[in-house]
Amino acid sequence: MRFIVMVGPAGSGKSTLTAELADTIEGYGPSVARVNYDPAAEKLPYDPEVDIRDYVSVEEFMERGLGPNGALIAAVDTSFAHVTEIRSKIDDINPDYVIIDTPGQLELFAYRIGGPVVVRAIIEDRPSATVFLMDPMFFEEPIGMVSILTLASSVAVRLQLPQVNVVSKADLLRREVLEEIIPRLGEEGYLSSLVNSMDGIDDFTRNLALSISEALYLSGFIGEVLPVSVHDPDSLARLYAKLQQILAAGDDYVFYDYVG
Ligand SMILES: Nc1nc2c(ncn2[C@@H]2O[C@H](COP(=O)(O)OP(=O)(O)OP(=O)(O)O)[C@@H](O)[C@H]2O)c(=O)[nH]1
Ligand SMILES: [Mg+2]
Repeated sequence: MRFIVMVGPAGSGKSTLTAELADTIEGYGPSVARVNYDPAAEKLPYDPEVDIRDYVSVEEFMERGLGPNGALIAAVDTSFAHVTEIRSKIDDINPDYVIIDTPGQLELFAYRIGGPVVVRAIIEDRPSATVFLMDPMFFEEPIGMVSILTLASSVAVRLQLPQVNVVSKADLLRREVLEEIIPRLGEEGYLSSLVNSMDGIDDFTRNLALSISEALYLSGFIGEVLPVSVHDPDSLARLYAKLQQILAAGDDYVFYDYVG
C-alpha cells in the first residue's frame, strides 16, 4: 500500500486532482482508496472510501463557540482519537494506493503539528509522498513564485515526505510561463535572475527574495516543478509516473538534489 497526500492552498485543486489522479491510476490497473480528510468539505468531486466527516464534526465545534477556522483545526486535531479506526478501515480495503485529500487551511500542514501527526499515524512507515499544489496565479511574477515555493518548502519540512511540487490548473497558464519559465525553475540562478529583473520592488524585499531563491536552489528543493491540468490526461500520466518512481524507491529515493 502506498500513500499520496494532496496538500495545497484553498482552491488550488486538491479535491479535483484526487478524483482525476485516482481515475488515472485505476485506468492503469492498480486499485485506489480516496480518503477525504477535509472535515469542512461540502461537496466532493469523488466518492470517498474513507471520510473524516464520519468521525468528527466542524459544526459541533462551532456550536461550542469556535469560529470556522478554529473549528476546522479542532476537528482535525480531534480526529487523532479515531486514527486507529481510520487506519483499519483503509487496511480492510487494502488498496494499492491511498490518496489523502486535505483541507485548504494550509496552516494545518505548513505550521501546526496536528495535520502532520494524523497523517503520520495513518501512513505509519509505508511508502508515501506529498503532492503540493500551486495555483497558476503564483507563477505570473517572480515574487509569487518565491512566495509559493517557500510555502511548499515549509510543508516539506513539516511532513518530511518526498514531495512533488505541482503547478495545478496548468491549462490556465500562459504559454510562455508553461514552456519557458517553469521548466527552468530548477536551474542554478534562474529564479534569482527573475527576481533581479523585477522592477518596482525595494532593496530589502529583493534581497530577501534572492536569499530565499538561493536557499531553495542550494537545498535542492525546487528540482522539477510539474505542471498538471485535470483536462490534460498526459500531465496526469506524468504525475503518476513521477509518484511511482518516488514510491517504488521507498527510503532509497533521493528526492532532494542537495547542491550546497
Ligand atoms: N481549469 C482548471 N480548473 C481546475 C483544475 N483543477 C481544479 N480546477 C477547479 O478549481 C476549483 C477548485 O478546485 P477544488 O478541487 O475544489 O480545490 P481544493 O484545493 O480541493 O479546494 P479546497 O478544498 O476548498 O481548499 C474548482 O472550480 C475546480 O473545477 C484544472 O486542472 N484546470
Ligand atoms: Mg478540497
